[in-house]
Amino acid sequence: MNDSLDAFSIPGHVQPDIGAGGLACLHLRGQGAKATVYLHGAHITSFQPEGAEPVLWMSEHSQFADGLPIRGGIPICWPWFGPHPCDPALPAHGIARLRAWTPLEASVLQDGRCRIRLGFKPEGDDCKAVPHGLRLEYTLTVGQTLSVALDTVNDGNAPVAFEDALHTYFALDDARGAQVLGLENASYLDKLDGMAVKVQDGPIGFAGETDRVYLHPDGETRILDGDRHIGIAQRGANNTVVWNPWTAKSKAMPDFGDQEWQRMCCVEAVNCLRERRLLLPGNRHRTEMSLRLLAAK
Ligand code: TA6
Repeated sequence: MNDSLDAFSIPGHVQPDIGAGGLACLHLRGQGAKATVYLHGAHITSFQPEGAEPVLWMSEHSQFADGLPIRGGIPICWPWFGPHPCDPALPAHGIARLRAWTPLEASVLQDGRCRIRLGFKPEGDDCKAVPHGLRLEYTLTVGQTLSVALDTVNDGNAPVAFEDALHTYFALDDARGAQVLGLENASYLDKLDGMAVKVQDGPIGFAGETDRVYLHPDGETRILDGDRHIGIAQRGANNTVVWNPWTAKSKAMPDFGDQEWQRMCCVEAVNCLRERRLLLPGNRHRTEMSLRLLAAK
């Protein structure tokens, strides 16, 4: 283990390790739950309350390598969401999930929750794709609730527009029987129907590929998956994205098993498209998501 990461070790709460693909990670334990975060992409790959199934889904085919995204958990999309608006050669969902982040702080709160802060500042060629002066700080707090807060900081001298997403993959028994509640009557863009504007009629169920950008500033959603309920709260996000790739798209992704769509859905806290954020010099914007198991098997 490299010395720099060992400096963040806290017995019983923060355990540095070398994980998949030889990438450095931290195993965290706080207030009756555990989690793992990789420095690569500041990517949380697991969150599991004691005595319960994992809340986050991970593909068995995920790659773990510099320059490639990890498939599952909580990818951070920044400073653009989806394809780059101008340059198709740039990676989908931005660069933050492709790079190693710097651990900044590890602590245990008085209530026993474990907190880690990491930072990311674009370097080299990445500076050509990221507006000058933008950097990230990420705070994750592990307890019965997993809370993640992504801060975009504008150290530059000009206003900057950016998109971001906490692109969270949730583990399901069976997507075909799951529902997402809390977006009833919200308008959304249907990415599978030419971005047509539609209104959500009742709970969201999955009966095919689903890819929707809901206009849903701050608020709560719930995933019902059999007798398991997951509560999700978001703040600082104008949109909620709901995604399931279903069969054809799953087959088309090399890091996604052909049948794995049955065991997951994404509910994402996002600022994108016309709801992207504008950040004045010297300011910061926080996009937050917290998730909690409300009822376990
Ligand atoms: O959030 C949904 C989405 O934008 C889908 O359109 C799909 O592209 C998904 O993200 C995964 O993107 P990725 O680049 O991680 O394969």
